[in-house]
Amino acid sequence: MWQSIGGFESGAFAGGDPDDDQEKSIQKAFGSIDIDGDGRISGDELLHWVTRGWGPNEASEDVAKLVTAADGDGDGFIDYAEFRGAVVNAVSSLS
Ligand SMILES: [Ca+2]
Ligand SMILES: [Ca+2]
Repeated sequence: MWQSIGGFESGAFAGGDPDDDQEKSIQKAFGSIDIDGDGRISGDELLHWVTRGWGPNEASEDVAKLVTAADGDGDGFIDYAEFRGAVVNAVSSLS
């Protein structure tokens, strides 16, 4: 689902890293999910965003899985580097 965050097309990062515009889109998406602005996304923040974007049918268990999958250092939060990595991986894997 990460690829839907910035509205990226599949293969958008086919050349490798995101370009400047794509980077800005990722930063913007991160800022819109990080409600309290502490620079990291908690499970609650992600759940809030998912519920708002896709409706309440998305189970919180699925959100917990997303957090676990993206949380590289295991602290229970998704920081920007982890978020960016998840988005880039998701978009790259679609191409
Ligand atoms: Ca936060
Ligand atoms: Ca983390």
